[in-house]
Amino acid sequence: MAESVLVAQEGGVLRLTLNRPDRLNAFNEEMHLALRAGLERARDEAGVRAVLLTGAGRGFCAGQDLGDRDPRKGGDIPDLGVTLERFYNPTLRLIRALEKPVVCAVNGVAAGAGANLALACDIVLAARSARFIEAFAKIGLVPDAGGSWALPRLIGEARAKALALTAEPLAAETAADWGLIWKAVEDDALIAEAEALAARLAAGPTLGLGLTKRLIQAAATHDLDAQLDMERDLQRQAGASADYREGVVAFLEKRAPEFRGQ
Ligand code: LHQ
Repeated sequence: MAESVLVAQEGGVLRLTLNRPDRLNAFNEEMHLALRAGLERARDEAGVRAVLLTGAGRGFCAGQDLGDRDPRKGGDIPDLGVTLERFYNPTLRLIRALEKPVVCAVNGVAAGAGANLALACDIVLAARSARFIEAFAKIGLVPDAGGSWALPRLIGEARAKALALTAEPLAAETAADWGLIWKAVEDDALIAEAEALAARLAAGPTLGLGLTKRLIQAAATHDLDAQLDMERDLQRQAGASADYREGVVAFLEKRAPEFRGQ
C-alpha cells in the first residue's frame, strides 16, 4: 500500500506530501500518524530547517475521511472529541510549536480540517484554482483543527462567521486578498515557488526565524508591555547566536551570509 504521507528531505527542507489522492487526501488514522511522525522528525533533527507541506493529486486535503465512520453501519455514536484530542490537536500543536518555518503549498481544494491544517502553517501559498471550504456546517459540525481560532484572527469575525456558517468555497485569490493566506500563484508555478521559498528559509538563520515565529504567535495573547519584554528577551538570545554574528560580518564584508541555523 502507498505511504499515506510521502516524506522527502532535500537539503534542509523536509517535504511532507499528503498522499491519499483518490480521497482528496482526507485524513484516516494512518495519515494522521504519518504526518505527526514527519513533523516530529522536523522538530527533532537539526538538519531539517524548514518544512514544506503539500498534497498529492488534485486536492490538498478534504479534512476527515467521512467514510471512516459511516453512520449507516450503526454502532455507538462516535466521540469526535476523542478524534480531535488524539489526532488533530497534537498535529496542530506541533506545527505551531515547531521553531522552524512551515510552508504550505495548497495545490487544490482544502476543506474542513484540511483547510484549517493549511491555515496553521506559517506561510501559505495556494494554486489559483485552489479553494478553501470551511465545510463543517454542511455536516452539522463546528470548525476544528484550530480553525475557530485562526479564522477570526486572520480575517476578522465577520468574514470568519460567514465562511464557517455558509461553508461557501473561497477562491485562493480572495483568500490572499483577505489576508487568510500569503499569496495565490499560477497552478503550474506553485510547487517551484513553494520549494524555492522553503529552500530560502532553510538556508536562513533558523534559530532567529524560530524565535520570530514564537514572538509573532505570542502577540495574539500579549499586551504591548508583555510583547516588548518578550522582544527584549528573545533579541538577547538571537543576538548571542552564531548566525547573528555571521549576518553582521557578511554585511560588513559585502558578501552573502552563510547561516548554520545556530
Ligand atoms: C472524500 C472526502 C472525505 C472521504 C472527498 N472523506 N472521501 C474532525 C473530527 C472527526 C470527524 C469529523 O471531521 C472532523 C473534521 C472535518 O474535517 S469535517 C469536514 C470533512 N470534510 C468535508 O466535509 C468535505 C467533504 N468533501 C467535499 O465536500 C468535496 O469532496 C470537495 C468540495 C472537497 C471536493 O469536491 P469535488 O472536487 O467535486 O470532488 P469529489 O467530491 O468528487 O471527491 C473526489 C473523491 O474524493 C470522491 O470519491 P469518489 O470515489 O466518488 O471518486 C469523494 O467521495 C472523495 N472524498 N472528500 N472528506
